[in-house]
Amino acid sequence: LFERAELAPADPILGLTEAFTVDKRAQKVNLGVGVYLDEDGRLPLMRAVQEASERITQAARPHAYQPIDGMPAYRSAVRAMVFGESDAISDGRVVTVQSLGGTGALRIGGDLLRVLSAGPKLLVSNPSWENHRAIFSRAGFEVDTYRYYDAELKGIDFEGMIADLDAAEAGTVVVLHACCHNPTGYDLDAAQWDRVIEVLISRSLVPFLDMAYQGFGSGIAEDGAVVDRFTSSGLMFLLSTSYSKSFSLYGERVGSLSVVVEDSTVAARVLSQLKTLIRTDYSNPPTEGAAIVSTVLLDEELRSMWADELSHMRTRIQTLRTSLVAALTERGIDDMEFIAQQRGMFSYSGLPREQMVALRSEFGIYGLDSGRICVAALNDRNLGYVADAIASVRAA
Ligand code: PLP
Ligand code: TYF
Repeated sequence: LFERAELAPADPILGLTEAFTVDKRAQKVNLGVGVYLDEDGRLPLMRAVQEASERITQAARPHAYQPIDGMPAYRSAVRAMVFGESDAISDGRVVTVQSLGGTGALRIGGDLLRVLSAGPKLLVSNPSWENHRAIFSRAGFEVDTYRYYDAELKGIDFEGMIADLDAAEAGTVVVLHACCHNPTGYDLDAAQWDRVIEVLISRSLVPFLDMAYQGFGSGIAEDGAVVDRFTSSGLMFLLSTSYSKSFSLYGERVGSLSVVVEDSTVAARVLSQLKTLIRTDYSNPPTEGAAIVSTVLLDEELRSMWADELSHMRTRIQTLRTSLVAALTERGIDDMEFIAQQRGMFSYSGLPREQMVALRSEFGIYGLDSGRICVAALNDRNLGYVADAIASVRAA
């Protein structure tokens, strides 16, 4: 039986971290995986998170099962953060469940859509986070792409995107990055979102917003504004969130799935379907991450501490972007200023595959073959080395 198993390919991003870990060079830099590292190159333990953990430990609660749809305080706190004061909430039209990170939310959302016979066609941006295609294919969708990145322009092929959405069959599911597009770092502006929403409505498409980086673009409320645009347009849609990055809680697997539906009776039925999916998958979600996030969000002092820390992370990434551009300019490279315009953790560097491979083999600098680098892993000590290496592979 098991000898039939073929060797499956490794995850291209997580596989790179494995290669990085065994690399013996002292100067090595991991710009592969999307993880925010602090000034010392370490994964931060946010103060607000630590304080919340201590309070939770002190309360010494027993380890009960959670409700299938997750911790009630967590569900309402994250929903309030994402949807604000929207009428959709007071009308009872938003169903929110706790999920196993952003990934789990995408998968449960995909499963729900298939149960409701949505699709089978689903579009992701070209390019997108690698796992989008894998998750939705596994859930039974036929995954295709809409145009997004224009390599010549070093920006968004917006007319191409609109044309592709406009040509999609009614009922097609469209996955959209709410902010900090992974991998390119290019986001739609407000007017472009409005046009996308118009096309989604006129073509009867089903939007699935993926918001894994709320707070890393322009701010918590500013990044969340795109969700407002969707709710006030009257669209029905799905929204996944992740607190892996914004709370630096990667291993706790904490996220949410929200579904905005027609009315509160539909909401009750949709929730019952989600609970069926969850019950037959992992039964109910883990406690720790949700307890931490809700403790922070519901306590005024911890919440403002967290917002300050997140804001520091965001502005620091922006500074790293300008510092990298300056360091490259000093080394005679004057065509990479776009790095300072991109947002979020990632930059599509525009470096071709051979140069990304050379960065890895000659310098121990691990980025993705696509040219994506994680700017959030740079710091004062490695930035000059990375700039030297980029200058060297470009000159070769
Ligand atoms: N969506 C996007 C666009 C991401 O970059 C990530 C990254 O991890 C996720 C979803 C998944 O989030 P999580 O790690 O919480 O599963
Ligand atoms: O794109 C990234 O690097 C992050 C982290 O299977 C990640 O989103 C990468 C691959 C993966 C899960 C998370």
